[in-house]
Amino acid sequence: MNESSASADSLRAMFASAISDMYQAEAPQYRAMKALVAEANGRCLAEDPQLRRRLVESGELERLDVERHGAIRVGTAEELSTLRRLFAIMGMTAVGYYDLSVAGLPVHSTAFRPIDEAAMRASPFRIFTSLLRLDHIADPQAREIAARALAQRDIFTPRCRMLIDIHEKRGFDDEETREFIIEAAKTFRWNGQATVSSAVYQRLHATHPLLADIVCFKGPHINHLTLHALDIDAAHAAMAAHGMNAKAVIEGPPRRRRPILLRQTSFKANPEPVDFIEEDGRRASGAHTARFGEIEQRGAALTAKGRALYDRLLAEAQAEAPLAADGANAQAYNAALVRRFAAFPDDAATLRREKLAFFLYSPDASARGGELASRPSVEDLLRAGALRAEPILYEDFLPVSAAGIFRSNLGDQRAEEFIERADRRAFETALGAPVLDEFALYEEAETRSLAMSLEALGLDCVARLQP
Ligand code: OOG
Ligand code: NI
Repeated sequence: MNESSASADSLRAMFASAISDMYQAEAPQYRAMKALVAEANGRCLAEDPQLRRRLVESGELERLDVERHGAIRVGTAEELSTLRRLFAIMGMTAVGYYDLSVAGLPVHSTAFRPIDEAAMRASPFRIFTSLLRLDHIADPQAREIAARALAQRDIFTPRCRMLIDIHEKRGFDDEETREFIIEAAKTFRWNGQATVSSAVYQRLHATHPLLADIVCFKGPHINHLTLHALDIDAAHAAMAAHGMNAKAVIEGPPRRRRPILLRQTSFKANPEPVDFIEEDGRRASGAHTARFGEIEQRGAALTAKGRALYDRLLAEAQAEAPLAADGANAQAYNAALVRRFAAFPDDAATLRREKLAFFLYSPDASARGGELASRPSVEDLLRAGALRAEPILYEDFLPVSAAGIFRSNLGDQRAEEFIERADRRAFETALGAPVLDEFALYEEAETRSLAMSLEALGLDCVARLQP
């Protein structure tokens, strides 16, 4: 066998590009949004030559138009664990556990994503993946119908399954690499032919719109792809100005000088034609609403302390100006958000000193050691310019934002039921592996960068004694 030279990173980049082409062909609205976002990003770059230079230097400019994530929903443990094996081939590992029962959604989720910074830079594509929790469906008959439909489908092509086995045994040759991208992408394509009758669809939809979306089709179609917006407020305004049925708000923190976590918004899904197979074998036409397009802008990864502050301020803003389901009071909501987040420090130095965000340290050996105290602390080193600290970018998701994204695209107008029933153990059992803890990943990156910097400055143990 001629072993393929394609790395996991390049497989992921090829896969992301295949998924993007497929989704643009399937969802013309998404293609239109992609063009709009590229235009809005172009305007940002033209107005801010410094930003442009930074993106050129970091190699980010070439990847600006590359999708940052997509999202899918699966129905069974077997589907989820096979996905884990499929994504592993592309260097994507399950990171984070998101309990969406807090928002009344019968799913829990993870993000399959590259772990280290270099891999993330090479190809930033992630897949937010949700697993149906049938035990959260109260109606026993709906539960049984769903379980039966799921038991009858195989979301993977036989060749895709075979290729996963082959890769686990001995890797791919070039031809298998090419084939794998095609077969893997097929798992996530849209199929307007429902596998059930219109009566079954309606029954499941009435039980929960998410249940119908997950159960009634051949596979876990991509429900959205997400692009990077350099200025998400500008891109959001451009979407609205072009009549794209944009969500009323941007989920997440308000606009700040020093961005934190993740801000995201989308255009809303439209009903699409689908065919049902009726009990008597005839076809019936209907509609299903699920697929949309999203934009995101990322900021600093917060520590557990920073995240607790974020969660509290967000909850306070929501209590002060509860966002109406149709977003009619978006202005009041945004004003409350800005008011509350005034309590969140908005400069890098305070975020670091108060341990609200994670930082990546790097040494500057050109700074003169003579000016340093004999036993310098990290603060001394930063002041002397021997050490630099940059916030680490948040690469994960936010359950409250995710719930908002889910809800505005399922035509789900019901009041939220806040019953928290996290069950990470059950999710990991279904996945067949533990999910990595995102906070631990950021903390490790911070600790490692500090240790390497101190070593490079010949100061390792000294400064560590005086953090
Ligand atoms: C996933 C929603 C979560 C995000 O950006 O927070 C998500 C879904 O609708 O299936 O993609
Ligand atoms: Ni998303």
